[in-house]
Amino acid sequence: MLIGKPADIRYSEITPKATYLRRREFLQAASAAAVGTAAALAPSLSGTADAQVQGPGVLPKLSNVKTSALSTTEKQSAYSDFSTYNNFYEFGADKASPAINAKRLKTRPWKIAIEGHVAKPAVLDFDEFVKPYVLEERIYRHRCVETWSAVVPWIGIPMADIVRRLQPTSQARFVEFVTLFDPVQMPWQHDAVLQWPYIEGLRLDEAMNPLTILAVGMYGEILPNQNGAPIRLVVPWKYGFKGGKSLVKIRFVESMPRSTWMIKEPPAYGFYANVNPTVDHPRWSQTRERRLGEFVPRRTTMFNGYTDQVAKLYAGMDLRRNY
Ligand SMILES: Nc1nc2c(c(=O)[nH]1)N[C@H]1C(S)=C(S)[C@@H](COP(=O)(O)O)O[C@H]1N2
Ligand SMILES: [Mo]
Repeated sequence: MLIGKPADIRYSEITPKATYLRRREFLQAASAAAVGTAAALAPSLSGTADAQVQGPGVLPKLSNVKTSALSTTEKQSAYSDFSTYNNFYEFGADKASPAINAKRLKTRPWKIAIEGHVAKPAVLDFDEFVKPYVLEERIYRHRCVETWSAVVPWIGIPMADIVRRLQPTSQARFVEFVTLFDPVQMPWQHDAVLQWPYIEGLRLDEAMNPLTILAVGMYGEILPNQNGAPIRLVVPWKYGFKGGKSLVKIRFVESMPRSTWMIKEPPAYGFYANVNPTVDHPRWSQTRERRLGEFVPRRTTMFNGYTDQVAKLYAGMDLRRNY
């Protein structure tokens, strides 16, 4: 390992030539795609630039991002941890693989289909889809059912704004979020570990709760591919698996969608998936969690600490049966 490499040694000299060339190609492609995103997003933002986030400087920065009273002031997880410890089964089943394998994902051009019980079904280009909205920073707790957690400064669009604009009809009671199916780019989709594409769903009122966002960035920058570029769902009072990555379709439907993890193992993964320290997963007690970068576990809190904002959604429901 090279420690403290002198500034005058060029990257190409310390890396085998073939690797270097491949990496250079990737970096060029990645930055071209990324710059396209930033440029496309920038003119559409009408919010006040009151969030001065210090990004890690890896990807293009998002500007004109509003801050939010819904953000936590808890210590944020390190970008280097949160962008290298991922669940994204389309790119491998272990935590380190997505950061390596998702590099090949092409996030431009990217289409988003709006389907089902909605005023105007449409297929929109990603940049066209996000254009009407003001981006907000939402610093949220993030809790995986595997009992690791993080604090993440997401940047996104309130889902309620999107729903209002898309005008679902009175028949729409649930929203289904469908993610990309493309085994050429996502080689693990050849593997039947999960049913592809990865699908998640929310009740319409859950989708419209002020906490629910579609994220297009984190840590002041556009999303890295492994965290769900170009756009992913974030529902902070639910286990992380509800947050489908790399979305291509939003469907307004009448009945409860059957999501990927419900199909995989019904007793372990329910539709609601609300963070609940009193209801255990068959293999993981949910009493405690460990934050990325920390060693001492902490107690998990009901609805991941968002009880004030979401408890009313479940008034009168048995959360043991509706897990
Ligand atoms: N398409 C897709 N979305 C997904 C997953 C996945 O495997 N594929 N994993 C889920 C799980 S289990 C979690 S915990 C979160 C992890 O998001 P992160 O890697 O950004 O922390 O993404 C969710 N969204
Ligand atoms: Mo997860």
